[in-house]
Amino acid sequence: MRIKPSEITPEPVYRARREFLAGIAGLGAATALARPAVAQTVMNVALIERLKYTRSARYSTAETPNSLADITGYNNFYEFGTGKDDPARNAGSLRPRPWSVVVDGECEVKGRYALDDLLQPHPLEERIYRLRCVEAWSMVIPWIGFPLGDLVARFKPTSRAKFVEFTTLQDPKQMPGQRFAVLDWPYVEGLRIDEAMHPLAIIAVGLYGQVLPNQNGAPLRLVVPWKYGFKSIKSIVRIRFSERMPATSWALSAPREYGFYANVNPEVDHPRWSQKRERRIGAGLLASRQPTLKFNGYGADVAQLYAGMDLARNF
Ligand SMILES: Nc1nc2c(c(=O)[nH]1)N[C@H]1C(S)=C(S)[C@@H](COP(=O)(O)O)O[C@H]1N2
Ligand SMILES: [Mo]
Repeated sequence: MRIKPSEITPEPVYRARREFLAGIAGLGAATALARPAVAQTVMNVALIERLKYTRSARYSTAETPNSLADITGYNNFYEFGTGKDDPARNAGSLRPRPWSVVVDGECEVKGRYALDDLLQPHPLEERIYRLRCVEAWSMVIPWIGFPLGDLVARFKPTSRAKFVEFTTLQDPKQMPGQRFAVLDWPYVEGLRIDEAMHPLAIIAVGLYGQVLPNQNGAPLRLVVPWKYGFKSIKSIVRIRFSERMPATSWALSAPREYGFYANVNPEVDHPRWSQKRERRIGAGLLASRQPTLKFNGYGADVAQLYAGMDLARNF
Protein backbone atom coordinates (compact mmCIF):
# COMPACT_ATOMS: atom_id res chain seq x y z
CA MET A 1 0.00 0.00 0.00
CA ARG A 2 2.93 2.28 -0.69
CA ILE A 3 2.28 5.39 -2.78
CA LYS A 4 4.25 5.53 -5.99
CA PRO A 5 6.07 8.80 -6.57
CA SER A 6 3.59 10.74 -8.65
CA GLU A 7 4.50 12.50 -11.85
CA ILE A 8 1.35 14.59 -11.89
CA THR A 9 2.04 18.21 -12.66
CA PRO A 10 0.56 20.44 -9.96
CA GLU A 11 -2.38 22.38 -11.27
CA PRO A 12 -2.18 21.50 -14.95
CA VAL A 13 -4.51 23.67 -16.91
CA TYR A 14 -6.69 22.78 -19.83
CA ARG A 15 -7.34 25.73 -22.08
CA ALA A 16 -10.58 25.21 -23.83
CA ARG A 17 -13.71 26.51 -22.22
CA ARG A 18 -16.25 23.80 -21.82
CA GLU A 19 -20.02 23.88 -21.74
CA PHE A 20 -19.82 22.74 -18.13
CA LEU A 21 -18.16 25.93 -17.00
CA ALA A 22 -19.91 28.11 -19.54
CA GLY A 23 -23.13 26.94 -17.92
CA ILE A 24 -22.03 27.82 -14.43
CA ALA A 25 -20.56 31.14 -15.52
CA GLY A 26 -23.82 32.03 -17.22
CA LEU A 27 -25.56 32.61 -13.92
CA GLY A 28 -22.66 34.49 -12.43
CA ALA A 29 -22.24 31.83 -9.76
CA ALA A 30 -18.84 30.96 -11.12
CA THR A 31 -16.53 32.12 -13.85
CA ALA A 32 -13.94 30.22 -15.79
CA LEU A 33 -10.71 32.15 -15.89
CA ALA A 34 -8.37 31.60 -18.80
CA ARG A 35 -4.91 30.54 -17.72
CA PRO A 36 -1.92 29.56 -19.81
CA ALA A 37 -1.58 25.85 -20.43
CA VAL A 38 1.37 24.15 -18.80
CA ALA A 39 3.10 20.96 -19.83
CA GLN A 40 1.26 17.88 -18.63
CA THR A 41 3.33 14.86 -17.75
CA VAL A 42 0.30 12.69 -17.06
CA MET A 43 -2.55 12.52 -19.56
CA ASN A 44 -5.33 11.60 -17.23
CA VAL A 45 -5.57 14.81 -15.29
CA ALA A 46 -7.60 16.22 -18.16
CA LEU A 47 -10.07 19.04 -18.61
CA ILE A 48 -8.72 20.93 -15.64
CA GLU A 49 -10.07 24.43 -15.39
CA ARG A 50 -10.36 26.99 -12.61
CA LEU A 51 -13.64 27.42 -10.76
CA LYS A 52 -14.91 30.43 -8.87
CA TYR A 53 -16.04 29.82 -5.33
CA THR A 54 -16.11 31.19 -1.80
CA ARG A 55 -14.29 29.60 1.12
CA SER A 56 -16.30 28.04 3.93
CA ALA A 57 -14.46 28.42 7.23
CA ARG A 58 -17.45 27.06 9.15
CA TYR A 59 -17.25 23.74 7.35
CA SER A 60 -13.49 23.39 6.81
CA THR A 61 -10.88 21.63 8.89
CA ALA A 62 -7.71 23.57 9.78
CA GLU A 63 -5.60 20.52 8.90
CA THR A 64 -3.18 20.80 5.97
CA PRO A 65 -4.68 19.46 2.75
CA ASN A 66 -2.99 16.59 0.96
CA SER A 67 -1.09 17.44 -2.21
CA LEU A 68 -2.88 17.43 -5.57
CA ALA A 69 -0.56 14.58 -6.52
CA ASP A 70 -1.78 12.44 -3.59
CA ILE A 71 -5.44 13.34 -4.12
CA THR A 72 -5.33 12.52 -7.84
CA GLY A 73 -2.83 9.67 -7.68
CA TYR A 74 -4.07 7.51 -4.80
CA ASN A 75 -7.73 6.66 -5.41
CA ASN A 76 -10.48 4.11 -5.01
CA PHE A 77 -12.56 3.97 -8.19
CA TYR A 78 -13.02 0.29 -8.99
CA GLU A 79 -14.60 1.10 -12.35
CA PHE A 80 -10.99 1.81 -13.42
CA GLY A 81 -9.26 -1.00 -11.54
CA THR A 82 -8.70 -2.00 -7.94
CA GLY A 83 -5.16 -0.65 -7.51
CA LYS A 84 -4.77 2.78 -5.91
CA ASP A 85 -2.89 4.05 -8.97
CA ASP A 86 -5.25 2.45 -11.52
CA PRO A 87 -7.78 5.33 -11.62
CA ALA A 88 -5.04 7.89 -12.40
CA ARG A 89 -3.77 5.70 -15.24
CA ASN A 90 -7.11 4.51 -16.63
CA ALA A 91 -9.74 7.19 -16.00
CA GLY A 92 -8.81 9.07 -19.19
CA SER A 93 -11.42 6.98 -21.02
CA LEU A 94 -14.26 8.57 -19.01
CA ARG A 95 -16.07 11.33 -20.93
CA PRO A 96 -17.55 13.61 -18.25
CA ARG A 97 -19.08 16.03 -20.77
CA PRO A 98 -21.71 16.05 -22.07
CA TRP A 99 -23.36 14.44 -19.04
CA SER A 100 -26.89 14.12 -17.70
CA VAL A 101 -28.52 12.93 -14.51
CA VAL A 102 -31.91 11.21 -14.22
CA VAL A 103 -34.03 12.13 -11.18
CA ASP A 104 -36.96 9.84 -10.37
CA GLY A 105 -38.87 7.91 -7.70
CA GLU A 106 -40.73 9.50 -4.79
CA CYS A 107 -40.45 13.15 -5.81
CA GLU A 108 -42.67 15.70 -7.54
CA VAL A 109 -40.02 17.07 -9.89
CA LYS A 110 -38.55 14.31 -12.05
CA GLY A 111 -36.65 14.24 -15.30
CA ARG A 112 -33.36 14.04 -17.07
CA TYR A 113 -31.16 17.05 -16.41
CA ALA A 114 -28.20 18.19 -18.45
CA LEU A 115 -25.24 18.77 -16.15
CA ASP A 116 -25.28 22.55 -16.60
CA ASP A 117 -28.99 22.79 -15.72
CA LEU A 118 -28.43 20.64 -12.66
CA LEU A 119 -25.52 22.70 -11.35
CA GLN A 120 -26.40 26.21 -12.49
CA PRO A 121 -28.40 27.52 -9.51
CA HIS A 122 -25.80 26.48 -6.94
CA PRO A 123 -23.01 28.84 -5.84
CA LEU A 124 -19.80 26.92 -5.20
CA GLU A 125 -17.95 26.75 -1.89
CA GLU A 126 -14.61 25.33 -0.91
CA ARG A 127 -14.88 22.85 1.97
CA ILE A 128 -11.71 21.30 3.33
CA TYR A 129 -12.87 17.91 4.60
CA ARG A 130 -11.19 14.81 5.94
CA LEU A 131 -11.89 11.72 3.84
CA ARG A 132 -11.58 8.52 5.92
CA CYS A 133 -11.50 5.36 3.84
CA VAL A 134 -12.86 2.17 5.41
CA GLU A 135 -9.40 0.70 4.67
CA ALA A 136 -7.96 2.79 7.55
CA TRP A 137 -6.26 5.54 5.57
CA SER A 138 -7.29 9.16 5.30
CA MET A 139 -6.67 12.36 3.38
CA VAL A 140 -7.61 16.03 3.68
CA ILE A 141 -9.17 17.36 0.46
CA PRO A 142 -10.14 20.93 -0.52
CA TRP A 143 -13.40 20.08 -2.29
CA ILE A 144 -15.39 22.57 -4.35
CA GLY A 145 -19.11 21.93 -4.22
CA PHE A 146 -22.47 22.86 -2.76
CA PRO A 147 -24.87 21.32 -0.25
CA LEU A 148 -26.59 18.16 -1.48
CA GLY A 149 -29.68 19.31 0.44
CA ASP A 150 -30.06 22.33 -1.85
CA LEU A 151 -30.20 19.99 -4.86
CA VAL A 152 -32.56 17.50 -3.16
CA ALA A 153 -34.99 20.28 -2.21
CA ARG A 154 -35.41 21.26 -5.88
CA PHE A 155 -36.92 17.85 -6.67
CA LYS A 156 -39.55 18.11 -3.90
CA PRO A 157 -39.33 14.63 -2.37
CA THR A 158 -42.79 13.34 -1.33
CA SER A 159 -43.63 12.41 2.26
CA ARG A 160 -42.98 8.77 1.29
CA ALA A 161 -39.34 9.50 0.38
CA LYS A 162 -37.29 8.14 3.29
CA PHE A 163 -34.08 7.50 1.35
CA VAL A 164 -32.18 8.79 -1.64
CA GLU A 165 -30.24 6.46 -3.92
CA PHE A 166 -27.35 7.43 -6.20
CA THR A 167 -26.05 5.45 -9.17
CA THR A 168 -22.73 5.72 -11.02
CA LEU A 169 -22.45 5.51 -14.81
CA GLN A 170 -22.39 2.01 -16.23
CA ASP A 171 -20.45 1.81 -19.48
CA PRO A 172 -17.61 -0.71 -19.76
CA LYS A 173 -16.26 1.17 -22.80
CA GLN A 174 -15.60 4.22 -20.66
CA MET A 175 -15.07 2.27 -17.43
CA PRO A 176 -12.91 -0.74 -18.28
CA GLY A 177 -12.96 -2.06 -14.70
CA GLN A 178 -16.65 -2.87 -15.21
CA ARG A 179 -15.59 -5.81 -17.39
CA PHE A 180 -14.60 -7.51 -14.12
CA ALA A 181 -17.22 -8.62 -11.60
CA VAL A 182 -15.51 -7.11 -8.55
CA LEU A 183 -18.84 -5.46 -7.68
CA ASP A 184 -22.36 -5.85 -9.05
CA TRP A 185 -22.28 -2.83 -11.42
CA PRO A 186 -23.39 -0.11 -11.53
CA TYR A 187 -22.07 1.22 -8.20
CA VAL A 188 -25.00 2.28 -6.01
CA GLU A 189 -24.98 4.25 -2.77
CA GLY A 190 -27.63 5.87 -0.62
CA LEU A 191 -28.46 8.08 2.33
CA ARG A 192 -31.41 8.52 4.62
CA ILE A 193 -33.26 11.72 3.63
CA ASP A 194 -32.27 13.54 6.82
CA GLU A 195 -28.62 12.62 6.19
CA ALA A 196 -28.91 13.93 2.63
CA MET A 197 -30.37 17.22 3.91
CA HIS A 198 -27.54 17.72 6.42
CA PRO A 199 -25.44 20.77 5.45
CA LEU A 200 -22.17 18.79 5.63
CA ALA A 201 -23.22 16.44 2.80
CA ILE A 202 -22.13 18.00 -0.49
CA ILE A 203 -22.09 17.43 -4.21
CA ALA A 204 -18.49 18.05 -5.28
CA VAL A 205 -17.69 19.30 -8.79
CA GLY A 206 -14.07 20.27 -8.18
CA LEU A 207 -11.05 20.19 -5.94
CA TYR A 208 -8.06 22.48 -5.47
CA GLY A 209 -10.05 25.17 -7.27
CA GLN A 210 -10.42 23.19 -10.48
CA VAL A 211 -13.03 20.90 -12.01
CA LEU A 212 -12.89 17.32 -10.72
CA PRO A 213 -10.27 15.12 -12.34
CA ASN A 214 -11.88 11.97 -13.78
CA GLN A 215 -10.29 9.73 -11.14
CA ASN A 216 -12.00 11.73 -8.38
CA GLY A 217 -15.48 11.20 -9.83
CA ALA A 218 -16.02 13.72 -12.62
CA PRO A 219 -18.24 15.48 -13.35
CA LEU A 220 -20.10 15.26 -10.03
CA ARG A 221 -19.83 13.06 -6.93
CA LEU A 222 -21.11 12.87 -3.41
CA VAL A 223 -18.93 13.76 -0.40
CA VAL A 224 -20.23 12.72 3.04
CA PRO A 225 -17.35 13.51 5.38
CA TRP A 226 -18.64 11.73 8.51
CA LYS A 227 -18.98 8.40 6.70
CA TYR A 228 -16.44 5.98 5.27
CA GLY A 229 -15.28 6.97 1.80
CA PHE A 230 -17.26 4.30 -0.04
CA LYS A 231 -20.49 6.25 0.64
CA SER A 232 -19.10 9.16 -1.42
CA ILE A 233 -20.18 7.80 -4.80
CA LYS A 234 -18.51 9.12 -7.94
CA SER A 235 -19.67 10.05 -11.46
CA ILE A 236 -23.39 10.08 -10.61
CA VAL A 237 -25.96 9.53 -13.40
CA ARG A 238 -29.11 8.87 -11.36
CA ILE A 239 -30.74 10.18 -8.18
CA ARG A 240 -33.79 8.22 -7.03
CA PHE A 241 -36.01 8.82 -4.00
CA SER A 242 -37.48 5.77 -2.27
CA GLU A 243 -39.50 4.61 0.68
CA ARG A 244 -37.22 1.61 1.26
CA MET A 245 -33.54 1.55 2.13
CA PRO A 246 -31.58 1.20 -1.13
CA ALA A 247 -29.53 -1.94 -1.78
CA THR A 248 -26.05 -0.40 -1.86
CA SER A 249 -23.07 -1.96 -3.63
CA TRP A 250 -20.70 -2.67 -0.74
CA ALA A 251 -23.46 -3.74 1.67
CA LEU A 252 -24.69 -6.18 -1.02
CA SER A 253 -21.26 -7.53 -1.79
CA ALA A 254 -20.14 -8.09 1.85
CA PRO A 255 -23.03 -7.46 4.26
CA ARG A 256 -21.07 -8.48 7.35
CA GLU A 257 -18.32 -5.98 6.55
CA TYR A 258 -20.09 -2.93 5.12
CA GLY A 259 -23.38 -1.60 6.41
CA PHE A 260 -25.74 1.00 5.00
CA TYR A 261 -24.83 3.65 7.59
CA ALA A 262 -21.03 3.35 7.40
CA ASN A 263 -20.48 6.16 9.88
CA VAL A 264 -16.79 6.45 10.76
CA ASN A 265 -16.53 4.78 14.16
CA PRO A 266 -13.30 3.78 15.94
CA GLU A 267 -15.39 1.78 18.45
CA VAL A 268 -16.69 -0.64 15.81
CA ASP A 269 -13.96 -2.62 14.09
CA HIS A 270 -14.21 -3.98 10.59
CA PRO A 271 -14.43 -7.81 10.92
CA ARG A 272 -10.94 -8.09 9.40
CA TRP A 273 -9.15 -5.06 10.89
CA SER A 274 -9.29 -2.40 13.58
CA GLN A 275 -10.80 1.01 12.85
CA LYS A 276 -9.14 2.67 15.86
CA ARG A 277 -6.33 4.32 13.92
CA GLU A 278 -5.64 5.53 10.41
CA ARG A 279 -2.70 6.25 8.15
CA ARG A 280 -2.69 9.77 6.72
CA ILE A 281 -1.67 9.49 3.06
CA GLY A 282 1.42 11.59 2.38
CA ALA A 283 2.55 11.69 6.01
CA GLY A 284 5.55 9.49 5.22
CA LEU A 285 6.31 5.90 6.02
CA LEU A 286 7.72 6.70 9.46
CA ALA A 287 4.69 8.71 10.59
CA SER A 288 2.65 7.03 13.30
CA ARG A 289 -0.95 6.14 12.62
CA GLN A 290 -3.27 8.73 14.07
CA PRO A 291 -6.40 8.02 16.10
CA THR A 292 -9.65 7.84 14.14
CA LEU A 293 -12.36 10.14 15.45
CA LYS A 294 -15.99 9.11 15.83
CA PHE A 295 -18.03 10.44 12.88
CA ASN A 296 -14.60 11.35 11.48
CA GLY A 297 -14.51 14.32 13.87
CA TYR A 298 -17.86 15.74 12.71
CA GLY A 299 -19.84 14.39 15.69
CA ALA A 300 -20.83 17.79 17.07
CA ASP A 301 -22.64 18.40 13.78
CA VAL A 302 -24.08 14.98 12.96
CA ALA A 303 -24.37 12.81 16.10
CA GLN A 304 -27.98 13.92 16.66
CA LEU A 305 -28.98 12.24 13.37
CA TYR A 306 -28.40 8.91 15.12
CA ALA A 307 -29.85 9.63 18.58
CA GLY A 308 -31.17 6.40 20.11
CA MET A 309 -29.64 4.16 17.42
CA ASP A 310 -27.30 1.31 18.26
CA LEU A 311 -24.34 2.18 16.03
CA ALA A 312 -22.71 -1.22 16.54
CA ARG A 313 -25.77 -2.87 14.97
CA ASN A 314 -26.39 -0.11 12.46
CA PHE A 315 -22.77 -0.02 11.28
N1 LIG B 1 -18.45 4.80 -8.34
C1 LIG B 1 -17.56 4.68 -7.35
N2 LIG B 1 -17.53 5.58 -6.36
C2 LIG B 1 -16.62 5.44 -5.35
C3 LIG B 1 -15.72 4.34 -5.31
C4 LIG B 1 -15.78 3.41 -6.39
O1 LIG B 1 -15.02 2.42 -6.45
N3 LIG B 1 -16.69 3.62 -7.39
N4 LIG B 1 -14.84 4.21 -4.25
C5 LIG B 1 -15.23 4.86 -2.99
C6 LIG B 1 -14.18 4.81 -1.97
S1 LIG B 1 -13.93 3.29 -1.23
C7 LIG B 1 -13.49 5.92 -1.56
S2 LIG B 1 -12.41 5.84 -0.26
C8 LIG B 1 -13.67 7.21 -2.26
C9 LIG B 1 -12.32 7.73 -2.74
O2 LIG B 1 -12.45 9.02 -3.29
P1 LIG B 1 -11.17 9.73 -3.94
O3 LIG B 1 -10.52 8.74 -4.86
O4 LIG B 1 -11.68 10.93 -4.65
O5 LIG B 1 -10.25 10.08 -2.80
O6 LIG B 1 -14.52 7.11 -3.39
C10 LIG B 1 -15.68 6.30 -3.20
N5 LIG B 1 -16.57 6.40 -4.36
MO1 LIG C 1 -12.78 3.70 0.74
